[in-house]
Parts: sequence; C-alpha cells; structure tokens
Amino acid sequence: MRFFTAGESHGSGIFAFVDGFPAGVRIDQAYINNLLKLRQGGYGRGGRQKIERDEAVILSGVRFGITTGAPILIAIWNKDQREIKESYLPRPGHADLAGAFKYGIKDTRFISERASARETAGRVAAGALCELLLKEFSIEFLSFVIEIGGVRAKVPQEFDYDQMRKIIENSELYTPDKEAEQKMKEIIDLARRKKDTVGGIFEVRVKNVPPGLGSCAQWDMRLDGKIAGALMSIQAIKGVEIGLGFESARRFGSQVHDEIILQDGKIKRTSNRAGGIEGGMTNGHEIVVRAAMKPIATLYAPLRSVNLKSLEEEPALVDRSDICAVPAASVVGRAVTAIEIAKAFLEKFGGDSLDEIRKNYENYMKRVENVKSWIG
Ligand code: EPS
Repeated sequence: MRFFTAGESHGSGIFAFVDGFPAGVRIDQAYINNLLKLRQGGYGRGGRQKIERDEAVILSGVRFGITTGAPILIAIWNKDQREIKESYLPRPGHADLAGAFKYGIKDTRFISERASARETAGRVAAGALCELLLKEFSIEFLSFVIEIGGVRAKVPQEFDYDQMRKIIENSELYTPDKEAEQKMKEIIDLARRKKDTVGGIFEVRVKNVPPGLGSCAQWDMRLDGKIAGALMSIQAIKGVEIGLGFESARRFGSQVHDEIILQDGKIKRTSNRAGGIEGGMTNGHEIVVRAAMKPIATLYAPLRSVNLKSLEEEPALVDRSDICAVPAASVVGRAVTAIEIAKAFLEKFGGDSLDEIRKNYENYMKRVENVKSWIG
C-alpha cells in the first residue's frame, strides 16, 4: 500500500491518494468524518476551523460503500479558497526560509501554502481508511494529549478503549485528566494573552496487534523506525518515543526489559515497557508511542526576521493561526500510526481482498497461539 497527499491550504482542497488498498473493506463514511472533525477541534485552535467543515468525498476506488481494490482518491474541499497575498517575511520555526532557499523563491507563500498543517486532513482521511481495514481484525486505535506547556496529565496505564474514547472526545483538550486539562487551558489562555503559542505531547495506543509485524531483517523494514518516521513527519513534531522511550536510557536493564513467563502454557510478559515493539517487530502487546510538538511558528507578537525582498530586518509574518494544536496533532498521530501498521499488516498477510487477508491472518494466528507447534 502506498499513500500520498496533495493540495494547498487555500487551494481547492486537500487530497489523499491511497494505492494498493485491498478490495472488500466496507467504508464507513461517518467514521472518516468523525476523525476529520476531531482533527479540526481542540481548545486553542484558530479561526480557520470555524470556516471549514472537513468532509471526505471519495472520488474513486469504492463502489456501493465497499473498496474495489482500485486506487482510492479522497477530496476534502476547502471552503476558504483564495489567492493569498505574497509575503517576504519568513517565520522562525516555519518552512518559510528553508523553502525559500530550496526553491529560490522569495515569496514564502509558495512554500507555506503546501507546508501548512492543513495537509494533515489528507493523512487523517487515509488513516481512517486504514483503521477501518484493521478494525476487521479487532485492531483499535486511540490517542490523547498527555502534556501541554509543561502541564502533565495523569493517565492510567490500562483502560477500556471505548470508555477512554468517550472521555477524550468529550474533553476540550482530548485528555483524560480533568484537573490537568483546566491547567492546560490556563496556559493556552496565557499564551493567547501574551500573543504566543504553546506545544505539548500526545500518546498513541494500538491494541490487538498481532506479533510479527515489521521485520528485524532489514533496517528500512523495522516498524519502530517507520512509525517514528511517520510521526516525525507531522508538521511541528520534534520528538518521538516508543514505550519507555528516553526514560529507558536512565534505568538499568532489569528495570527496562519485560520478562517472559509461561502462564497456562502460553507465553506472557510481566510488563509492557517496550511499548509493543522489539527488534523492529510487534510483540503482540499494546503499542505505546508518544510525540512532542513544538509551539506553532506563527506568533501574533512576531519574532525577528529578515525581509527577503528588501533584505532589511523586519518582524516575521503575522497571520491567522492556532495558539495550540496539540489535540489536533494527536488525531494526526493516530492516523499516521494506523497507516504504518496497515502497511506492515498487508506486507505480512498480503492479499488483494479482505477474504484472502483474513485466511492468511487466521492461519498465522493459529500458529502463534499454539506455542508448542513452533517452539522446540
Ligand atoms: C490548519 C489550517 C491553517 C492553520 C494551521 C493548520 O489555516 P489558516 O492558515 O488559513 O489559518 O490554522 O496551519 C498552520 C499552523 C501552519 O503553520 O500552516 C489546519 O487545517 O490544520
């Protein structure tokens, strides 16, 4: 399966192109649109989201609500379509200046229209498709905000996914900790008053993933690398960790690795510090990934910059933007994780159709569940 996006922030729309998606998957349009709506939400978002009502329009690859195996093209039409006036004032932290060097264009609108995080609507639509495929195998995705502006939420290690989903979708910051949420909102309000922006951290969880997705055989087939790369490629993401992540560097090995035990003849683990991935492969446990988002680069009290036309120092561009988009990023993070897991799933179980994949999956799971048949 391959996937690309196209489209500009104020062009006709954002487009997701998914090639190699199997036939026979029922496409629940409401499921896709709910994720698109979540991506638009969250306390701290700017004026654009009051204009847009992101909705997936499926232009190809689906017939009578079921995928055909043909390439899928999804459009999310922009309501705010217009020719944006030129700007020569690159924002520190944005793609503006690096893009100006790269393309040799001083008008940074040529860069920012595509670099904009509005592009992530396409990733969420494609991610929703992948979630619908993986749902057929009981694989479920969740994401939530765990930190904003240094305020950390308390999150239980284990929880019921349906309950957690309700809590998150009813939270203005997509976080399960009500007390922390209040403090986070105060930080966002403070940033707004100070004409500043604020970042944070989100966590993605995936359950019921079969062991053995990804590979230890080749560096570019390792699933942790793929998931980390996908998360890192989201606009404004500056750090990614899996399981204990950076914390594992501070502990002794005995406090990091998850012991392997036998329980009722089955292989079990005593903990999940690895976050569900060992040796570049899923180990059958819940996948736990976190990503850190820097504050958005467009500041209402702009930082110093240089006018690329006059070559004089001038404050950076001030434009409509968000104060905090960490909740939105958590939805995008979940989507790109779903895309990488779907790719690995299809590599393992192949198949042009859902039926074929199901047969391969069931056959493999029988082997995995029957430990005696493959040990010794
Ligand atoms: C975004 C749409 C954009 C920005 C934001 C994300 O809309 P506009 O530029 O018209 O206000 O709100 O993009 C950026 C933060 C950025 O740096 O480009 C969206 O739909 O997510």
